[in-house]
Amino acid sequence: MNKNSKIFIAGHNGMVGSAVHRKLIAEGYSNIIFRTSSELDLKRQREVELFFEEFQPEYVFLCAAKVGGIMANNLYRADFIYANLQIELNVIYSAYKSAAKKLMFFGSSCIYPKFAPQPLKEESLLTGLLEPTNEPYAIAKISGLKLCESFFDQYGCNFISVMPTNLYGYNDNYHPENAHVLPSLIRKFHEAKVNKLPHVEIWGSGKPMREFLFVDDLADAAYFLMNNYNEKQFINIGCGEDISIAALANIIQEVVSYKCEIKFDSSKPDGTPRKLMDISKLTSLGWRSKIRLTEGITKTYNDFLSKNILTTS
Ligand code: GFB
Repeated sequence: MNKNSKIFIAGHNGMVGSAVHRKLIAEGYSNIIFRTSSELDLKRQREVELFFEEFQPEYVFLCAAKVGGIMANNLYRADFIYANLQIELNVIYSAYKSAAKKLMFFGSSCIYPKFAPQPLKEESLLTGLLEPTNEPYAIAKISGLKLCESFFDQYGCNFISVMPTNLYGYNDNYHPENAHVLPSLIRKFHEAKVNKLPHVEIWGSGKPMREFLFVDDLADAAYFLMNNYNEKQFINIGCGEDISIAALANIIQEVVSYKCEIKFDSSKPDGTPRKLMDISKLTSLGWRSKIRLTEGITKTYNDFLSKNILTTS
């Protein structure tokens, strides 16, 4: 990309898209195109085709997706597979038709089999059954990366895919039921502090292990790969370390600064026992994450406080 390249960020208002946008602005890019979902519904094929015909973006960051935590994935199974497949089909096909120079598709670590060997190597894709709570979303994300691979093979399109680990950071979703664990726990501990509650309830056993990457690190890696990676093989993005949900709760409790009891609600699902990414492909290219977990959680909590989330959602 050069500083005047025409770049389309699909999903620029979401946590990932807004981080990519900040990164591109910080690097001096000035020709960035974006549309809100009411201006351009990425699920509508004709709208997307017309948009690409008119604007002919050279580079596409496909960050737009319907996302959510374990409960949202499990409950809204049809919405997750439908919306994500539609968005991927429309944007990837239109990028091909309008001869975009390069596209980056953002997947997820849930593409890997539930019991794949840890850390999760790219080669483990499609070697076993998926975690049932997010199977529809995972199938959509696997389809997205296979679309990129297929256009790469058949038409020589430089369409690459990245598989980020669990993400958190600025502009996250704090919905009480539908959010991911890290923003959910920020909300729960903050609410407990404000209302002086005696305990906070954590779903599942607290034993599952998760790897968390601050979204600005993800944007940095995506920018690096957009400029330096041109392979069909999708690539993992992570920080290389994981932590149990119980230990995560302790860190969040410290950052929020409120002592109370932690209770585990075993009626809620644990999901995948562990999903630590093997990031050796990425590190061998020369990229590493920079933001440590406690630092990232502190930034995220400050963002949460600055937006008065509890009164606006
Ligand atoms: O972040 P999370 O919803 O998603 O949950 P996944 C991670 C773990 O935290 C699970 C536990 O074991 C949850 O049971 N947990 C504890 C909580 N308390 C809470 C809480 O208050 N809220 C939430 N949300 N979880 C999603 C997938 O899986 O992660 C998606 O469903 C996607 O497909 C995404 O891959 C990154 O890591 O389990």
